[in-house]
Amino acid sequence: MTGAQALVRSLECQGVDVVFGLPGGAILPAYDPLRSSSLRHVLVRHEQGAGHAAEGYAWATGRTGVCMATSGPGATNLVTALADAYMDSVPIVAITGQVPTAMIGTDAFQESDITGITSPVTKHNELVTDAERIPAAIAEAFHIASTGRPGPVLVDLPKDILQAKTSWSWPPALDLPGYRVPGPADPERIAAAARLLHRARKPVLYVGGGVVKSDSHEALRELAELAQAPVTTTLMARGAFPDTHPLALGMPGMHGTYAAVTALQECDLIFALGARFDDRVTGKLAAFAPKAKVVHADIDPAEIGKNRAPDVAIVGNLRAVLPELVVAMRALVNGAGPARTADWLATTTAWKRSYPLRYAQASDGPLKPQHVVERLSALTGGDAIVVAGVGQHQMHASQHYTFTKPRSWINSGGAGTMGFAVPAAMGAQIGRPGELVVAIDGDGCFQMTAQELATCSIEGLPIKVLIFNNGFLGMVRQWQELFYEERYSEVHLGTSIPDYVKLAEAYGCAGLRCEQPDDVDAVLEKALSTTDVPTVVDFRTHDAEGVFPMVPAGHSNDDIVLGPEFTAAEQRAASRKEVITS
Ligand SMILES: Cc1ncc(C[n+]2csc(CCOP(=O)(O)OP(=O)(O)O)c2C)c(N)n1
Repeated sequence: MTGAQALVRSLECQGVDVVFGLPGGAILPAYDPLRSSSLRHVLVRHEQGAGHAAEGYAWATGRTGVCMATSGPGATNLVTALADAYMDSVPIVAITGQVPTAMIGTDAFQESDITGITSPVTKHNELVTDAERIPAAIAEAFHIASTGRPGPVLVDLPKDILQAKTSWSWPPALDLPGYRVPGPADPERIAAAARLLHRARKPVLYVGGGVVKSDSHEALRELAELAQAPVTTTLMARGAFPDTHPLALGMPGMHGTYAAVTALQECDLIFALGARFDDRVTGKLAAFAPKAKVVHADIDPAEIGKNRAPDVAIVGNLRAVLPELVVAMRALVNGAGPARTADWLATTTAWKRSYPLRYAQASDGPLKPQHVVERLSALTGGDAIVVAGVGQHQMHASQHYTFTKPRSWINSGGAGTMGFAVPAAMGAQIGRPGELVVAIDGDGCFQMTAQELATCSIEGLPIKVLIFNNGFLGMVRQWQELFYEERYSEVHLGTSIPDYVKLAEAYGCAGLRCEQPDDVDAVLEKALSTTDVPTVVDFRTHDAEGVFPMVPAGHSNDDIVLGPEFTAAEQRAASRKEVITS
C-alpha cells in the first residue's frame, strides 16, 4: 500500500471515527484513500475550525480529536488550536501535509517548518521521513496525546512519503524511550494527604480540569462528603462537582464567587486536585492563601511546586489517586471520628448567602447577559453541553449556569482563544449526537470563526449559538473602564453589522433576535426546540454590563471587588470577611 493508505488504515485501527480537515496540495495523497475509508471527514471552512472542533470533540467525549490540514498556511492555521489544546491539556492529533522531502529547506511552495513552529505548543511532534514509520508514528501520537497529562501531538507527512510504497503491520511497536506515564502514587503520600485533610479545620478542595479529564468526579464527591470540605471548581472544572451540592462554592479566581475566593484565602488546607495554581486563580501569588498548608495531586510532576510549594505532593492519575484518597479518608473517619469542619462550613455558607452573584434585570431592559444564562440554565435543567467563547460572556456563562455534570462545560481557559466556541460546539455535537449543544458567544468572538456555521448546516449539526451582542469587545472595554479611566480605545464593534439574523440565514441556519427580557424564554424555547438546522440568536445585551466579582490583575484575592450591585457597606464588610446576618 501507499503511505497515504497506511495513514488512513492506521487512523481506522486507532478507532478514529471523525477527522476535521481541509485538503490542499501536500496532503492530497491522504485525501484519496479517505474516500473509501470508514472515517467520517468533516470539511471545515478554516483550519482553525478543524483544530477547535477536534478539541470540542475531545472535551465532550474524552476521546482524542483529530484534525488534518495541508502544508504551509493550512498547517499554520492550526497553530492557535494546538496552542489552545496545549494550555488546556486537550488530547488532539493534528496531521499535516509537508512538501516532498527533497524540497524541505528550499522555501518550496507552501513550505513551513511546522514541527519547528509547533514544538513549544505540542506535547510531541514528528516529521515522518520514512513511509514504513507511518503506523508507529500514528500510534505513538495517539498514545502520547491521550496518556499522562493529555495534550496535542502533530504528525507532519511529506507528500513523497504519503505516495511511497510501504508494507503494513498493526499494531506497531511503540518506541518511546523518553516518555514515561506516572505509575501508582506513593501510598505513604496518600496517607499523609488524608491525615492533613482529616486534621484540617478549614479545608478547601481546589478542583481543576484534571478531575474532569480523569473522569474521577464520583470519587471527588465521596471525598468531599467524607471530609465535609467545601469545593471550588475552576473554569476548567465546572461540572466536576455539582453546583447544587451544599458543599459547592463555585468558581475561584479573578471572576470567581466571593465565597470561593475568600475560602481559599482563609483556609488552613488547600487540597488541590488536577489544578495548576494558575495566576487567574491565585491572584498575586505571594498573597495567596497565606495560612494554608497545601496538598497537590497532579499527573504532571512539572506542575508540583511550579507556583506554590506543597506540603504533600502526589504524582499520579487522579482516576486511581482519588479513590485511594477516599479509602484512606474513610478509614480515618471510621477510626478517629468525622471531620471537624462544621464551624468552617457555617462560615463559607454564610459567605455564600451574604455575597451571592448579583445583577439587576429591570423588566423593561436593558437585557442582562446573566439573565439569559440563568434562563438557559433553568430551561435546560442544566442538561446541555455549554460551550463558550472568551470574554465577559464566558465568565457570565461559567458563573450563572448551574453545572451538575462533568463534560457539560467546554471553553478555552488557559489560552483564552476568541473564536473557540462555534467550531468547538461543532466538534462536541459530532461527538455527542442527539444531545443539546449550546454555544454562548460574544459578538467579537463569533466573527472570528462564524464560517463554521456553513459546516454545521451542511453536516446537519443543530448547534445553538447564543450571541451576546453588546456591540463591544466587552471584556477589553471593561478593563478600559476600570483601569484606563473610561478611555475606550478600539473596542466598539457596533451591534448592526453584520446582521446576525441574515448571516445565520445565509449559512442555512435559523436566525432569531431577542432584545427584551420578557422575550428571552420564548426565544430560547424556540431555539432549543429547533433540531433540523443550527440556530443563531442575536441577543442584544446591555453594552455597559461588567463581570463581577473581580480581583484586579496582579492584586491579592483579598482585594476582591463585589461590583456595583453591592453597597459600600456591604463591600466594606466583605473586605473584612464578615458575614451579613440581616
Ligand atoms: C484571538 C484573541 N484576540 C484577542 C483577545 C483579547 N480579548 C479577550 S476578551 C476580548 C473581547 C471579546 O469580545 P466579545 O467576543 O464581544 O465578548 P464579550 O467580552 O463582549 O462578552 C478580547 C479582544 C483574545 N482573548 N483572543
